[in-house]
Amino acid sequence: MSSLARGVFIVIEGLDRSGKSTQVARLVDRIQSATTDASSSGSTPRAVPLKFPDRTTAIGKMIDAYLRSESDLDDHAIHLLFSANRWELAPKIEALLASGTTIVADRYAFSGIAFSAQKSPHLNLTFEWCKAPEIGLPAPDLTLFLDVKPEIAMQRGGYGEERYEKQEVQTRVRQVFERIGEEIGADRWVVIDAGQDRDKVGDDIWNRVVPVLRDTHKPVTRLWH
Ligand code: NYM
Ligand code: MG
Repeated sequence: MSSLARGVFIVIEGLDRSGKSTQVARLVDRIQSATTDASSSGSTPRAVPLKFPDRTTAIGKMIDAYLRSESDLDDHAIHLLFSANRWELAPKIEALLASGTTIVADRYAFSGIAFSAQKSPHLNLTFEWCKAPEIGLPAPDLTLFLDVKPEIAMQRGGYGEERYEKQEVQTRVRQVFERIGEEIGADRWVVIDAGQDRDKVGDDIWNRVVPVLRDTHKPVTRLWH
């Protein structure tokens, strides 16, 4: 690997309990071991996980309170906080990629749009309005959408603890994700059958990621530019 090669920006998206966190950890490990060879510099990590929302920042703490229903916020305001939580980490994303570190993010702008726009039957959060604050963020090179039926996801442990973890909400979220996937296009948005066992899901993800890891010579683009 050339020392000039940038890192690759990979995002894993999906409904709640679609297995994202497990697969993010596995993918980071797999990239890490695949790139640990004579050319990698000592202990420098070649892949790191990120998670959105990042609940550790000041903005993230407000988001966390909202998700745990400890606070109520106007739907537009919480939408903009989720987006601001990405913008506050955008310089870090750019710096990591520039330094040659690959990023595997658990959710990103697409969750931001899907979870807010699903509210539009009741409110005035149109798809375009929800998308606007995400325009210009660093664009993932590849997004893997872990597709699982809401009725399967809700049988998994821990379901229903937080806001949005209801079958009818998740069904609408999935529809918005489908629209986003069509907009992003098949070269950067891949649907993975997440109803399969974990190892098979991991292998399907890996097969799609390998070619993208080699493709590090084009510049990082920006969402919807
Ligand atoms: N969520 C996540 C949003 O509503 N907007 C966003 O921009 C992001 C990143 O927060 N139900 C929702 C999706 C989830 C919830 O995510 C928390 P997680 O991965 O369960 O911590
Ligand atoms: Mg959750």
